Amino acid sequence: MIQLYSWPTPNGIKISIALEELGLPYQFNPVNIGRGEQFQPAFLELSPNNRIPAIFDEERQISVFESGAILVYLAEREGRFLPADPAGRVEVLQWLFWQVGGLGPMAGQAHHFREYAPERVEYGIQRYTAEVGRLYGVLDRRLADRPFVAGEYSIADMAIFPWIAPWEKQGQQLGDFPNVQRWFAEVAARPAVARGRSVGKELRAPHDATARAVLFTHGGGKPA
Ligand SMILES: N[C@@H](CCC(=O)N[C@@H](CS)C(=O)NCC(=O)O)C(=O)O
Repeated sequence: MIQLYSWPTPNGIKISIALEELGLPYQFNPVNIGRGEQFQPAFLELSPNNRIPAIFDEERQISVFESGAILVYLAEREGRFLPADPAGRVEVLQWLFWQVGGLGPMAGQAHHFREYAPERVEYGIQRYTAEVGRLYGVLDRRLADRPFVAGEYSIADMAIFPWIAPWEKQGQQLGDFPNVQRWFAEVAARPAVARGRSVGKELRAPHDATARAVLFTHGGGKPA
């Protein structure tokens, strides 16, 4: 059994999608990041960066944090969604890293400045919205002549998909990126993706004052 420590956010959903795609038995353990549960010592043992997602593989007694590392671990464990040949493997990994190091952080900042910043900061809104638009353009060009980002459906698609799903909150229109729109519909239609997206969805709630204090201030994660 894989123990999944997560919350229904884009980074968390990547992993429930992958577990569903791989058909691995898993148990969802919610870590309420709006209530500071990511700072509990037992969770920090698994995820020293106090971020979800993390997993514990009971069979192998291995824990993994960082969503990209988890996706690679699971794909290699099962021998699926990450080709073994060097050319195919690096094709997937470069797009996975592109998501983890680029699209995720930039889209997160766009969402933050557009929705959560306590005052309207025009510079932040412009900068991150434009950068996310640039990244959507990169993805759109990539998908112009192949069905999925690395050719075949892979963990790179699983990583990117949940970060495109909230496009409106990032100030984007999918209609401006027709190849992304076509790919998004295709990935969304996969039954395992639908199941993975729904994990913990009943827990999703707008950030209240406590959640904002935990997530957006520098108080060491302690609720105000
Ligand atoms: N690079 C990390 C980012 C993980 C991350 O930012 N997770 C967010 C939720 S999407 C989180 O746990 N936030 C809690 C906090 O900011 O304290 C990964 O890809 O796993």
